[in-house]
Amino acid sequence: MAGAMAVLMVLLAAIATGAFANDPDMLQDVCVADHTPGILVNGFACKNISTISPLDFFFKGISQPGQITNTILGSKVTSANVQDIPGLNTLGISMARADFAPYGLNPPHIHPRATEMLFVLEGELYVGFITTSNKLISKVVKAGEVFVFPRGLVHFQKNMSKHPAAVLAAFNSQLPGTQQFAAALFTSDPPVPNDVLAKAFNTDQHSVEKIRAGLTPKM
Ligand SMILES: *[C@@H]1O[C@H](CO)[C@@H](O)[C@H](O)[C@H]1NC(C)=O
Ligand SMILES: CC(=O)N[C@H]1CO[C@H](CO)[C@@H](O)[C@@H]1O
Repeated sequence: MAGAMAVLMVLLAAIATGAFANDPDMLQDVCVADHTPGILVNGFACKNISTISPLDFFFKGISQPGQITNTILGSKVTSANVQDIPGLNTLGISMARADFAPYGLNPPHIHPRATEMLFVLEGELYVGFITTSNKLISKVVKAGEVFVFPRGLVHFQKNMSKHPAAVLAAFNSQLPGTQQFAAALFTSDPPVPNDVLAKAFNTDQHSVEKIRAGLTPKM
């Protein structure tokens, strides 16, 4: 009985501290992000409620396909997070749209703060994530189907068909964050030293230079 009570207390404490949530829980109806620089908190400070408007909760940026300018990757991600929609502040949720050229790739990346649920709008993609025990969980998904990428795990999406593809993604964070591995390792500022990468990839520094040269910063 005492043991069960202790377990319950631990669970309650965990819930109270938000250990089961991703983003912290909200403390008021709305806290529309004030993007004015200067006030730094975990998230964004709230606008005075007398100044908020429906536009703070609206975004049309994912209504149309994003323009694919990166011709090497052939994909474009358009975010719909708290930076685009101030009304999302403290709500623990956001979306993104990704458009794929034929054979386009959204390269291996992680979202440090969110699980992702992907809905295929159009086309057919080969998608997958890799667990911390190095198992690849992958599948071909088609229009109308969904696939889940658990929080923090490396994942990717590839259109291997000659037709364009598009997806919508939902995240349980107002700002999931994205870290692409190729960009993080090879195009950081300042750069990761060549000898670190050469040893990590069991190759020579010339090969590291070659990869670096082929990647544009902020790809
Ligand atoms: C919010 O704006 C209203 C109307 O201008 C003002 O009366 C109120 O003092 C403001 N509240 C805060 C906390 O600044
Ligand atoms: C339509 C089409 O060709 N889809 C392909 C997308 O890529 C996966 C993985 O290679 C293939 O299995 C699908 O046939």
